[in-house]
Amino acid sequence: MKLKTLRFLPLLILVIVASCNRDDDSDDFVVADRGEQQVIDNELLVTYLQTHYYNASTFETPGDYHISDIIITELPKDDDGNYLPMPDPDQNALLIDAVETKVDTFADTRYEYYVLKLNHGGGPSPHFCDMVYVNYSGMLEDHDEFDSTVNPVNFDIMNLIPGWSYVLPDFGTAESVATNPDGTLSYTNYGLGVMFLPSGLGYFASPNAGMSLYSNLIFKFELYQTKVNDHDNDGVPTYIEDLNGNKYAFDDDTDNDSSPNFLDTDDDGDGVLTINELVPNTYTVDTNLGEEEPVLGEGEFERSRTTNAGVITIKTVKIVDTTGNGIPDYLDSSVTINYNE
Ligand SMILES: [Ca+2]
Ligand SMILES: [Ca+2]
Ligand SMILES: [Ca+2]
Ligand SMILES: [Ca+2]
Repeated sequence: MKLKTLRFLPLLILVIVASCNRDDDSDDFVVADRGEQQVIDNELLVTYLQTHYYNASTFETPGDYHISDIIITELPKDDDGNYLPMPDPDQNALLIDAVETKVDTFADTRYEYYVLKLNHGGGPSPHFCDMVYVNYSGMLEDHDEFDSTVNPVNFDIMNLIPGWSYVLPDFGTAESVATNPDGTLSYTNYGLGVMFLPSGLGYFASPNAGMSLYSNLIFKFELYQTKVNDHDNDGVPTYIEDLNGNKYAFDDDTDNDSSPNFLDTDDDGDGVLTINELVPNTYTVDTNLGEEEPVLGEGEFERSRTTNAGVITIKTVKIVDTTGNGIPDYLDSSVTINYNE
């Protein structure tokens, strides 16, 4: 079912499927060992960061900058091809001195990747599996741009290369948005950065057209908005259905029916749909009376909202553990209470 949405996405990958297909289709193609490839990729990335700088002083003055303002340049070389010192060190910064080094495990491989954070962003951060509204520009280490946006686009992070799942949650969205006279939107204090990804967090053995196998990827991005995803619409947000908290939702399957929890509408397989094992609640907020919206507690999630003449109606569902055994009802096959009957 994911394939239908994937075909529209420029950043799409299906790492596992694509890798397997290659094994089937070709007698001589052997997918690289992820651990060995990561050693090679990391050396290339570190060399890149040691030999490139960016226009750091531009970002010292507070303001809402764009990806087009980020200028990454290779160090100058002498006639023998040896690198020379960085020009204008009061204005520029070597990338290796400016990036944060991050480590995460993906596909049983320990990956190092690098993030240049130019602005964190004043709004909420996405989870690894949420919708995001972004501008971005993707390039290879030789500075060839392979993909970019003219206007911001919506993505489900889960449909993108794995690196985005790790990097974007470390940034915030815009603090505020205003509508311009021409109808366009202006965002203030949004996330702005650059990610430097090894191929294993990129396309790995399934490169985009015109891209080499095992290409390291560099993405500049502006993060404007996010929206929590509930892929199976069972009331439990996908990030909560990542039970083991490894930022990968495909390996959580409580009832072992080969349907991971985030795509399973009866997570414990007890015949009662998950949505019916959550306790529904309705809040009515009359803004005409100055009433404030409720702050939802842990385990309570908004399902819908409508506004009518200043009155907001918010419907929520709440995860409950009736037996108090530490396993919420929707994951406990011995509990079959239907709260919607
Ligand atoms: Ca769900
Ligand atoms: Ca399941
Ligand atoms: Ca589910
Ligand atoms: Ca159930």
